Amino acid sequence: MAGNNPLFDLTGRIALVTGSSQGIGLALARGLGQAGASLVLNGRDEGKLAAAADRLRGEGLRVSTAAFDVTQGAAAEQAIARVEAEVGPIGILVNNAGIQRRSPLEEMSETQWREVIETNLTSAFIVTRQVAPRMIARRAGKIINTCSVMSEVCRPTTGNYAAAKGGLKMLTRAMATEWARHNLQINGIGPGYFETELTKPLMENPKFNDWICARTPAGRWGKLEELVGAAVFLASPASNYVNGQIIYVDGGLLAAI
Ligand code: GCO
Repeated sequence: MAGNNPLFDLTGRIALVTGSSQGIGLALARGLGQAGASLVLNGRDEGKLAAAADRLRGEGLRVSTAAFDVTQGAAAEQAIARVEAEVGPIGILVNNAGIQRRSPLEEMSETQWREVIETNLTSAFIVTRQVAPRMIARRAGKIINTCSVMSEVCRPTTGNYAAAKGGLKMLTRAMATEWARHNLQINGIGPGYFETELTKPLMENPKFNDWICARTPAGRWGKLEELVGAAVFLASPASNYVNGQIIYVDGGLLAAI
């Protein structure tokens, strides 16, 4: 619990986190649960999702699961209707689902491009268009989009990922522009370099590891639990007048040339 300060208390709220069977999504879900929220985990692999849910339940958290492909509109429509009927009103939506398909642009296949754009950007539109009308009707809702330092900068072989995350930054602002008047707050979190399944090959590459530690003013990779504070803030009453903002949790990377 966040020191029992009502500003950061999520008790009684239901949080759906997409792509939360591992990595950043699982860490954010755990943090929102520890701040009092009831969790709905999402992923495509039902086995991985069930294992993640069991882990969090073992930590004393309230957890349901919703296995669906966030890139498919019909699946999202069915899943969100079921969650709202069986679990309750979604008060917090974290659009976190994301993949990496690294390739130099000139060698990138159409599939590599489309898969990343669909999963990392379009999915936020697909899922949110099912959740937002319900939040608007209730005149309350928190939406957090997992952006990236690659919403601002890029490195070779990540053109598809950076385009998606740059688009997600602007979709965050578009959602805020249209829905703030309905008392919805829509913001983003922009992680720097954290060890996840997506970045493990990079962290295990000594040359890349040395480069990132030199490029990041904090001189190290982030720890997944270091993303939780920004998520709890953006999911809580503490951020009721914050809209369209991306909070970069990057060890100072974007501050430095
Ligand atoms: C890469 C990494 C990055 C990180 C993260 C940084 O290939 O450089 O995968 O894209 O995943 O997005 O915020």
